[in-house]
Amino acid sequence: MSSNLTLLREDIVRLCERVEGAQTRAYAIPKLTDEYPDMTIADGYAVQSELRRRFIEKGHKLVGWKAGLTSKAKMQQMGVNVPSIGFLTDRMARPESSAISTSDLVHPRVECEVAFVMKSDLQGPGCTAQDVLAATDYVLPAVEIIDSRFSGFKFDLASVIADNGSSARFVGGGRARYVDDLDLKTLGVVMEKNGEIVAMGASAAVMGHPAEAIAMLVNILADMGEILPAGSFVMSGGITEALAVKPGDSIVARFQELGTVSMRFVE
Ligand code: 0L1
Ligand code: MG
Repeated sequence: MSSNLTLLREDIVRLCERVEGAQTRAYAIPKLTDEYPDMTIADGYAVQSELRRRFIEKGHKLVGWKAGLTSKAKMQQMGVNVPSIGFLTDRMARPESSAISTSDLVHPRVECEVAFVMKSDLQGPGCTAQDVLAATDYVLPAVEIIDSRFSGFKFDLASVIADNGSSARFVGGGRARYVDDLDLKTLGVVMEKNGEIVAMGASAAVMGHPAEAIAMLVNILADMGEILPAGSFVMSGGITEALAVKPGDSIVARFQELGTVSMRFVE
């Protein structure tokens, strides 16, 4: 991945500080390519890696990863043509049924995802969906609360990757299940907001099968010289479209075979 780097180390650090400020103090910033129009995907991952390094240095614990932009609908909605990955830390996790504050978020939106918990390390390149299924301990339903820090959702792939794929909060819940007991390709999901159905989908929306998205993530990690360690919590990407939430909203995500995940949003 380093072969396509165009940014100097000092630019990477500068952009990382800009993204970190926007994330930790919840304000919107212009997309990074306004200032660095030649920024590549590799540059985006270099900024993201620096962000991860700084968070870990401050005591945040890496708990896993997320695949993003994994459905055709989402790619079209966002005007990008390849998926992305981002890291997840303990500070982003919220308990099931909890009240989630929006005052420390910019543009919160929710999406329903299948999360995988790994029982063995996975290493690319060449990781396949079969490898992922063999290395999975169990799956569980999750809701990701994404929060693009870019003004008016105007961004490109390099900027989103630098912003850690819009990662902000996540909630796991429902029932943990073994992959052998499920058809992971055809799981239906219904999302309710304030008691009304607002989105629905089937898990095949995620690259044909959610395990394909995890394999893609492992292969991107390999490009960065990293592996997916056993014990990781990994979200495979939105099955439903991302829906904006505000204080007062309550969300219930109902997953076929996996149970429900719920939360409410407060100031
Ligand atoms: O989780 C994701 O699909 C990443 C979305 C990145 C863009 C956005 O903020 O919608
Ligand atoms: Mg997502």
